[in-house]
Amino acid sequence: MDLERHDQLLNGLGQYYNSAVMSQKNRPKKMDYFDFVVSEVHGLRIKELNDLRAKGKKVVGAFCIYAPEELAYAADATMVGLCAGADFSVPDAETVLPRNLCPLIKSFYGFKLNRTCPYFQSSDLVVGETTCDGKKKVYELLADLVPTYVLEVPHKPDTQQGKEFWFKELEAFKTEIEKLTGNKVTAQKLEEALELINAKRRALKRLSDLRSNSPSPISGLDGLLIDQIAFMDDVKRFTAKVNELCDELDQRVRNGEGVARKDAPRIMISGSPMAVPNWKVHSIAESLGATVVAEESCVGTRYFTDLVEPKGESLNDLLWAIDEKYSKIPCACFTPNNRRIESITELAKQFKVEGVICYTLQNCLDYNVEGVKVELALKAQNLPMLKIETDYTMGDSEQIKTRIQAFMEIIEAKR
Ligand code: BJ8
Repeated sequence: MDLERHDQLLNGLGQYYNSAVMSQKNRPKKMDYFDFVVSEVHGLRIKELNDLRAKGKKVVGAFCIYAPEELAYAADATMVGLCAGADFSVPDAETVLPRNLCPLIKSFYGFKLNRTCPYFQSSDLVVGETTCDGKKKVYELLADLVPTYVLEVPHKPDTQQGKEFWFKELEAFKTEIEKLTGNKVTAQKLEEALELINAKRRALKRLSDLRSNSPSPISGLDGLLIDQIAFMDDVKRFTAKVNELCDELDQRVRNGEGVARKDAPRIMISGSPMAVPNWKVHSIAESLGATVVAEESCVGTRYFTDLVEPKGESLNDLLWAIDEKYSKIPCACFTPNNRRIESITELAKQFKVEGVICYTLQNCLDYNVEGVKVELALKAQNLPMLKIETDYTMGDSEQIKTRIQAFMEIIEAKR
């Protein structure tokens, strides 16, 4: 670790957290736990991971929800999301990578280069995937800095051929993770791991469903924060804490208590994933008086909507159930990706959404181009859409603010 630069990173992160997250009014009491996790995200949590490693367990880092965490846990490893959401490391990455690349990719590569992400430094293996071209090529460079295993993801995952291909990839990953940990993935271990992760996904879905109430009992920014922490925290503890928070939110819903005014415009954000500390658009929209009620994103509904549901008990049955679940993830890297368009319109209904922000990280062609189809589908539902293409810097905050303000006026005029 480069401790001096890491201190600079933490200083900036702390200030941003205070101004964007802690300054929110009327937050649920049970958010205390998640604030604590963030305050210790580079402290106690890293100690926990390194204590596990001292006992011989392995830590696997990943960037994509296609990395099958169930298999890692079945081999007694822990999977964590790696730092990929801050501008802090982008200038370092740009000393090697082209500037016109997605900020998420530059961010993670820069974090490994400048040695300021303790999750990277504590990972025994990094799992990449052949989703978009940018990631795919940068994993080749990353492999020179850290042991990296790349999963080949079928780009037509919904087809029988795609599913069979993915099954072989899952088997190959199982072998890799067994080699790394020295532990065999048995049917029993895998079943336990499926239940562990299913419970986490159920808790996140419960939290998400609560946000469909009007008024929403929790801010979109806090909802996003919890979805982000889902990739970092200890799974069992995190699941219990999300359920405790949901109990409090249930009570809020019964009392008709919300975080914003009752008639706040209800917005859904759909598109590229937002990794910690990417809170920009939520924070701006909600500071203007809107409520973000859902994230159609991999840090959001795409992660927890479907569970792994085995049809039998053999190892093969369980692997096929993982295959089925992951094949339903509607990433814009795939073609055709109608499942995502259907999901956006369904979510818009479920969450009583009045407008959708189509969110694209700069230079992400997949989400940018797919935005055309998203817009057509929303138009057919008479739902306004605002397209925001941005990076991790704050330079465009004022411009985004003005555009969201105007978007909210459109929503209000349409009522
Ligand atoms: S399953 S969305 S987490 S790949 S890195 S595609 S923003 S140009 S992250 Fe993703 Fe897995 Fe798909 Fe989800 Fe665009 Fe950037 Fe590529 Fe990105």
